Amino acid sequence: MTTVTSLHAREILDSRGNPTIEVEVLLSDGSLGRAAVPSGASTGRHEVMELRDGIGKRYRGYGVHKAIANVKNIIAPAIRGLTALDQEAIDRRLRELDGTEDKSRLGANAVVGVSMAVAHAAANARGQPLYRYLSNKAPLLLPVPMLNILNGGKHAQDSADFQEFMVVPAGAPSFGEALRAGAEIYHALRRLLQKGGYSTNIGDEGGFAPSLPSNRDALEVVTAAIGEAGYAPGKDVFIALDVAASELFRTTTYVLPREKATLSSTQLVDLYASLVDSYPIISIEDALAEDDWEGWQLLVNRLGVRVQVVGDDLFTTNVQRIHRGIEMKAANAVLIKPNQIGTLTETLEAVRLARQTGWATVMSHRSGETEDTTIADLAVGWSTGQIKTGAPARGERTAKYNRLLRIEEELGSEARFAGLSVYKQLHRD
Ligand code: 2PG
Ligand code: MG
Repeated sequence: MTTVTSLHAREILDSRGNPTIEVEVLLSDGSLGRAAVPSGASTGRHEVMELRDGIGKRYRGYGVHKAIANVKNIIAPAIRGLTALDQEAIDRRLRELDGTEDKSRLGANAVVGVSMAVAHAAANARGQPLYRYLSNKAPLLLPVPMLNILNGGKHAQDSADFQEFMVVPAGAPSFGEALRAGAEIYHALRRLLQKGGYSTNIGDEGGFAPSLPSNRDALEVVTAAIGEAGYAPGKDVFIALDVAASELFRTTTYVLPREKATLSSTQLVDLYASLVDSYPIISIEDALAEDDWEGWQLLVNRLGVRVQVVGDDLFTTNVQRIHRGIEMKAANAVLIKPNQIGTLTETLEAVRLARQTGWATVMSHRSGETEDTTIADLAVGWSTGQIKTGAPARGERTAKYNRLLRIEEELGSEARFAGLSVYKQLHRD
């Protein structure tokens, strides 16, 4: 009764005005599942391949008609008749069909769209919310939100070198209160920037994108905004950075245009150490480039006890790369993005491997998003402990946070908020 009857795919728009793929799965009992696929800007070199049409002038070559044709002509006939309740079997079939390492035959956007839509359909067939269906009866955890309130790097123009300055209200008593703190700080930051004569235009993830003189100035104003909103920096609310350092890496050095500096890995780690001494930084993502393994080791040696060291482009949600990172002690946390690897099963394997190792996990959106809220359910169902999904503003970002508010309400007294427990391994003096 829960076998796949038909698949449909269409082209829709993402938050940057680029086309992306949305997939619908219909089951034999009439249950429907729908999922839309996000898209990155600062994509890692080791990510699976997003298939774009690249021909003619249509959507500047970003169209997804080829990916849609693959869903209809190749994937649909191959998974029709399979039960949607066996996600692993569906995902195995998708991988076999594709047959490449980087999912370039079918397109990872086609594959992940089907994988997520099947999970939605199966949850509907079971009459369960997606997070419950995915949890496999394990305890559910509301994640600590990391709210990106100041956007730089590739997500903004003439803003900071570091890509993301996030506030982390881990000291809040609940997810809802953490989100409120994030929103209040966002507004405090707007006031402070206005007062300083800076632009309050926003970047791709909804955070402000002022032309501040340095990354340090950005940290200064974000810390001030936390205090201005009535929270204690370093107690109630912390700061997380995503440097997206692969974007700054040139052959052997890191070029930081705002700092007017060209740094070696060692010098960059020195810079982080001084920033961690001055500001309530609890987490740094992609502090070094995606293949600078030695640089990562250096950072973990130097700051790994005090700060969460998160690999995004470094790992690309890929268990082989995470294994290498574990062996080399190159991080202590993994960013989790389903579209970096292509199926929900592989995404869950990455979460499990990190957890077995005692590493933290952060569920993540992409800079190009849609109203799809699948990652909110994944964060709760898999108890990732943390989620980053942009500023507490712009519909495609708030869609995820609002979904988490609904889940929190639905869970009532069953709702547990991850809070500071996520960072218990860290020794912050
Ligand atoms: C990141 C992501 C999301 P993008 O680097 O973590 O914030 O950016 O989707 O552009 O890769
Ligand atoms: Mg990142």
